[in-house]
Amino acid sequence: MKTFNLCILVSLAVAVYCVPISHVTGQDEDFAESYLKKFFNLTEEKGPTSRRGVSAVSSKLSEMQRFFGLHITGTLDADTMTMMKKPRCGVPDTNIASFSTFGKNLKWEKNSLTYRIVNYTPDMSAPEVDDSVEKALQVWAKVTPLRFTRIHSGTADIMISFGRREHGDSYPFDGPDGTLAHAFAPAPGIGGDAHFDEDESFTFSSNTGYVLFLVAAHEFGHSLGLSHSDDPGALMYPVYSYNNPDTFVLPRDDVNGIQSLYGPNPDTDGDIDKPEPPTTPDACDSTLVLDAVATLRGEMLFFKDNFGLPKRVKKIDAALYDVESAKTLFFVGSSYYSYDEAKKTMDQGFPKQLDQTFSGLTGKVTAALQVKGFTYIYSGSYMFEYSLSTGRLFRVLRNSYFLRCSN
Ligand SMILES: [Ca+2]
Ligand SMILES: [Ca+2]
Ligand SMILES: [Zn+2]
Ligand SMILES: [Zn+2]
Repeated sequence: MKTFNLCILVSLAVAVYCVPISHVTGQDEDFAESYLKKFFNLTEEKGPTSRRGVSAVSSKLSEMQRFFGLHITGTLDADTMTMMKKPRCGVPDTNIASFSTFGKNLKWEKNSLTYRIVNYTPDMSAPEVDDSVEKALQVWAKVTPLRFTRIHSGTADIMISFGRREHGDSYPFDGPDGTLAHAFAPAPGIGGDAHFDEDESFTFSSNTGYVLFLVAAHEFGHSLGLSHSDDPGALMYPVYSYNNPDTFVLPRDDVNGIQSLYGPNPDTDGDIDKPEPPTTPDACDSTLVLDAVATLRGEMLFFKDNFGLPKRVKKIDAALYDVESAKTLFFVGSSYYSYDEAKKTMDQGFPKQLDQTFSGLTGKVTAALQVKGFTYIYSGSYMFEYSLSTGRLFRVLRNSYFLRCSN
């Protein structure tokens, strides 16, 4: 049994967080072993007396840690355990590249595919399920020559169903959370089919519960021949994260993946009006790290001179200079203040609640920065990506992504 004490120095003088992380128990070891068997092809060793060597588990742990950008220790540490407990897709993580496919031969040899919704979840209305599925298929149709036609009886290429536990293939679901869904690579029969775990609570667009559109769009990536990507901003990343379905644009990594199999959409190729697919910022981009430090330095200066923040504000959690509006935002607990750099005064009407401006953001902010016009706000174990001018939430990424280069 080991105890881990993870201390993250968030900024120069603002705050030091020490989070004691619980012990790794025997139960955790069993959980980890079944996780590695399911997703990283850890095999049971044959023979009556032999036990699987420690080295086999350790090398699979290293493989898993590399895939998720964790610190590679080959041991079951707290970060690794936390990652294993996140809700995710049931398809194994067999690659360690950015986008990847099941192989050039595992693709549909036709561009016109059929789909059928075999049954419905009681979590949502039938029109909501229909709409989520239709929109999830269109995510892929928009960037390829693939076209989808719905049928209501008989066998479609992509059969879509909800089921719990043992549901007719040899991959039983696992109850609430854990595995959310799985899908099969292109092939006749069960190939292309997508199954959703009925023990989850699926939603149309809310960030409580799992957005069916997002889960389905990911699964259809498998149905069309993509396997998992290690790009944490990619739709084909194996771990679920919330994205606003209304503003969702298929990330660049996934576009590259699917187009490597099917080519671009002949109808919109060369169309300059289409939105540019988002690219995950490079975690090791040094300007990004410098920006964060510059922001924090600014905050310290501000704090020393105490420009008109209420006396009860003892500590600022994070600060952000917004280039476009020339305002500096100060995050304090669940609210924020705005300072006009040109007028050198605090703006009226503040503090405002965080989620008045930053939808979905309710917890304390630990850091904030801007990269290429996007605003990134860190809170808890997530990083929220916004457009500050429109107030739109684009993506929620795991913030551990940006810690990759720091260790
Ligand atoms: Ca099929
Ligand atoms: Ca589940
Ligand atoms: Zn998947
Ligand atoms: Zn299944």
